[in-house]
Amino acid sequence: MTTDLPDDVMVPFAVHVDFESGALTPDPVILRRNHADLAGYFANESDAPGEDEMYAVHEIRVPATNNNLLSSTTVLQPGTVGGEYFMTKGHFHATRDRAEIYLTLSGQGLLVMALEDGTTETKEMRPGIVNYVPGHWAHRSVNTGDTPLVFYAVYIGDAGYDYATIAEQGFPVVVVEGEHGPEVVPNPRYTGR
Ligand code: M6P
Ligand code: ZN
Repeated sequence: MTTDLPDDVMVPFAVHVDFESGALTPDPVILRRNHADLAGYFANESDAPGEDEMYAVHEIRVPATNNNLLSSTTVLQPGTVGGEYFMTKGHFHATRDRAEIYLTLSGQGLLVMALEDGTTETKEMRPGIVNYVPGHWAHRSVNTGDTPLVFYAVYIGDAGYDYATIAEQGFPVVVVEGEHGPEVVPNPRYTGR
């Protein structure tokens, strides 16, 4: 049997993931987001401590093409800004129909998802839970616990990031500290739909 291999066929590799710290070995590319990087994302930022790290994304780099799977661990610190729990920026995929899978490794949180028509879904994140994010759903993770929320995400290589829509419109709901724990409430600043 003859096979026509493409010129760019990749060599298999393995990476070790530390479930507690999210650290990848070897050789991760780490993207750090501090509080200042999230300026404008929280309703009340007066108590936001500038240069402190809010989360880090450790990426396993492969070509960002539709025949590859990109993946990363995210380590989201615990805390609140003006009553809202620390969270990721959140994004739609630039190629809207691209799906993503999250596997939570440690900590606890909520995965908030939204369609462009304002429909929302919120799912629990805790160790062992796999969350499936279908195409067209913006996604943001929120740390509602008091330890780092660590999860592994896998997505189609050409998904790309649309941060601008969320940066401009916000999510339809926000997660705030309530008397009896986290509450998912309508976002008064949401301008989408
Ligand atoms: C997950 C994935 C990544 C994303 C990261 C942080 O690991 O969805 O693609 O970069 O979370 O989220 P954001 O990019 O929205 O800040
Ligand atoms: Zn994504």
